[in-house]
Amino acid sequence: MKRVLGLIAVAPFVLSACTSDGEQAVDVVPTPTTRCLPPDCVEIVIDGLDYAFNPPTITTRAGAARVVLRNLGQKVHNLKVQGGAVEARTLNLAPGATGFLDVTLEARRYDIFCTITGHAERGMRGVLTVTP
Ligand SMILES: [Cu+2]
Repeated sequence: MKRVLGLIAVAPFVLSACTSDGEQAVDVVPTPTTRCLPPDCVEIVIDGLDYAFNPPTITTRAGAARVVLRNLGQKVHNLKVQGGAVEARTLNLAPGATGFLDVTLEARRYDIFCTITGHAERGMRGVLTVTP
């Protein structure tokens, strides 16, 4: 006789990440549901350090872009792109985490910076220059 097993419901939820960083909670970063592939999309990889972006200045062309931020620091960081119609930022990334931001860039200059209090002032800022 076949034993009928009860289904064990395993909810695919993720526990909110606890943070040892007192100043800013981290976010759970979802996996991108779309791919960023050339020539339709340019991927821009930036490392976040305590307290700098590497590279701090980037030049790319107009169009769809995915900004990938790798947090290589010991603190929580994010990256905001601001300029023209664009004002968007990554989630707050735990140390070691990688986040992304999909944006449509026009030919102009954008400021990039970490929005966590004091980080831009300490050096987490840069410039994204977009050419036609
Ligand atoms: Cu930061």
